[in-house]
Amino acid sequence: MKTFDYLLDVRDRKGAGFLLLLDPDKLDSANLGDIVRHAQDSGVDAFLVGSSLMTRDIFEKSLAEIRKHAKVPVVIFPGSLFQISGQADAILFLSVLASRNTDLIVGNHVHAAPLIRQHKLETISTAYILVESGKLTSAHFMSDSTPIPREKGEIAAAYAMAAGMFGFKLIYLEAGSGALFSVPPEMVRLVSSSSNVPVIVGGGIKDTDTAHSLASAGASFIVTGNFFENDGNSNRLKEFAKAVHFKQAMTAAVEAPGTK
Ligand code: 1GP
Repeated sequence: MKTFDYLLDVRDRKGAGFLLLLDPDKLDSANLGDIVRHAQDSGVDAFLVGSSLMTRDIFEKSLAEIRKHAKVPVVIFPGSLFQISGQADAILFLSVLASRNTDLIVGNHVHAAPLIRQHKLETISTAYILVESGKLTSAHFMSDSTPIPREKGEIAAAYAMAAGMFGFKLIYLEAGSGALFSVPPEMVRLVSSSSNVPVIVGGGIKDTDTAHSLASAGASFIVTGNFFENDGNSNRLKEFAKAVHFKQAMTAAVEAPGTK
């Protein structure tokens, strides 16, 4: 099964999928095996691997370690052309729609395409849309994109419609890693009802209520990274997964009386 089909199946069965972002630049590659095993035991549906800026040459090594332990798909979420590898199951083929840097809209992709073809990597075309989040994040700075104002859901919705017309497979609504405020659920609701393209939401999600409200608002996938980079929080992965998998919780609640 292709990774994209797997992800859609997860979304359909569970309500939304829970994706854990592993930033190789921030994580100790020696601990990655433990992190991956614990995450998937806790209900993580797939791993995103990538970094806004790699300051160490450990992308391939980290990916190999993640791949070795992962039973769920490993998807590259590339911060640059240096983050392409045949060790992953798929790559988000990102276009930063509102960037002023044309290389990030379509440019780097031309350099990447032959390598991706050579690696036989599955590509998931993704319209990457930055949303204002209370502070300047690395994603905002590196993507040279003006974030959409938080209260302007109609602008995000128009981008989503355009992304659908272009034929993108996914829309990534991004507040940026470590954002003060995550993407507002109202914006997610408007965006996901404006096109048929599944929506990933990430950036600044630090509690289960937020994760649940974004999934309930129509996000197909919820991404967290920063919060779980702190070791002390890893025991909370399971509750996050449960909050995102709201359909499973509903099914369990309906089935529960009959099981008495
Ligand atoms: C960043 O959306 C991801 O691209 C995850 O953000 O690290 O804030 O969870 P956090």
